[in-house]
Amino acid sequence: MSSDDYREVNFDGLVGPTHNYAGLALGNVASMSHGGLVANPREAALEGLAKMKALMDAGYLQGVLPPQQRPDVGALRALGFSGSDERVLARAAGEAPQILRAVCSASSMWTANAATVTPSIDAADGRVHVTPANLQSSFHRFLEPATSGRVLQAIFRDEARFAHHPALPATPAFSDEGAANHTRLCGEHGEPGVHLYVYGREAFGWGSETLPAPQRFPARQTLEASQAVARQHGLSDHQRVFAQQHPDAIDAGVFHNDVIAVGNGPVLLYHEMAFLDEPGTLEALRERMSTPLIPVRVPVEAVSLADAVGSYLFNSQLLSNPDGSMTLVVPGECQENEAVWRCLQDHLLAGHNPIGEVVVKDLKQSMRNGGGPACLRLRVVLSAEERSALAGRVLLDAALHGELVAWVERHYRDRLAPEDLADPALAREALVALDELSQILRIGSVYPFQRG
Ligand code: SUG
Repeated sequence: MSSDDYREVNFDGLVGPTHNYAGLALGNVASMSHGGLVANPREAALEGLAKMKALMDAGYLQGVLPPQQRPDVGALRALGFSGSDERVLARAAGEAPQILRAVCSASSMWTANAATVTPSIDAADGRVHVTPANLQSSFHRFLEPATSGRVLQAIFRDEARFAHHPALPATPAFSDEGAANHTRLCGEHGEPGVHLYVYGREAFGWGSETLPAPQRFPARQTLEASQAVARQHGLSDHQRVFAQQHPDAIDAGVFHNDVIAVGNGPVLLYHEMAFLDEPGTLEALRERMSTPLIPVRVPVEAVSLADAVGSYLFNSQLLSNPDGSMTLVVPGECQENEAVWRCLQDHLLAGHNPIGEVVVKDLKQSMRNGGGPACLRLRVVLSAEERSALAGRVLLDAALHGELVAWVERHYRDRLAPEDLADPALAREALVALDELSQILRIGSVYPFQRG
């Protein structure tokens, strides 16, 4: 098969009907500062769909992943709340409002955290390998992997082509946040790649006083988790690089590597403070890559860590065009930050690198929870055969986009404050919407309420 058959498909998470601002994510400065605001779930879902449509119209392959069942009443029951669903919700609202907020989070929209995926071209057995992230660092996200795994298995169903691994043990030593800390570097997408795994801490390294660690915010990804995923996927030493994230960046609000770096093909766009050992990381990549690495480094003098975090410049999508150029899809906040906008024009667009275009997308609803363009998508490089083996109706076309917009407009509220989460009508509305969605997407019974 020629390498032209391989294309990257971006699977964006559709924002769920309970999207809200609950201030749940320690170390994610947007989430921490917007907790309590009134959200607009309808606008959030439509912003996401508008991004998907724009990229589809521009010729990129676009997929969609469904939101999860929220409120997660099953999680409340496991915590001892009992009785009818209404009673469970009412008791949680009265006794543990913060837990109710967590089980209502629409955080599965950030599909960069759904899984880590290795394309078949890099796997010894010629299959695409998938590991759902355990997301054990926060309760609201720990609720995602079971359904994420079922959804991914429903879509990537053909066992001859797709291999699914269990999420890693959900314990701090194997804390895994998925593709947000994983970057594949290669020539064309269909050429063999080198996998860069970025971790924030070493779980079994305590005792050693020399290990630098963040002081203020938690490091979410461990080296041991990254190593286990690479092992599950059968990658050999010459296909993988493990690099420690700079602890100062974590303390400044860089809770995932995709908040400070993005790679595509041979290009690695990164901030000077992304890696603890910058020269060592580049060197390890160069040693393994069969094509020259193109590092695009943004120094601290051009963009401060605070501006990088505030604008989400690096949480952009870097997309390959047929003429060899690349397009950078950035959030609107980049346009509002003078230093960042100048960097985009003078340093990135005018620089000696393949980035030839910057596209700005308004994703305010997701951004207020710390989710930019790159968080909202899971990248999956697939051959033409693998694409045609996908089950369900998940590759976006104009008809599916139109149906999804109409579905959002039919079912979503345009206002959701934290106190609305206890409304039993919201839970009923969400179930009706998701039942209909699973029919639109033809993905079968992936939700707990459909499985009895
Ligand atoms: O895990 N925010 C998410 C944002 C995830 C962004 N993903 C990537 N960088 N790939 C998180 O911190 C906030 C939810 C709230 O506060 O309501 C939240 O979970």
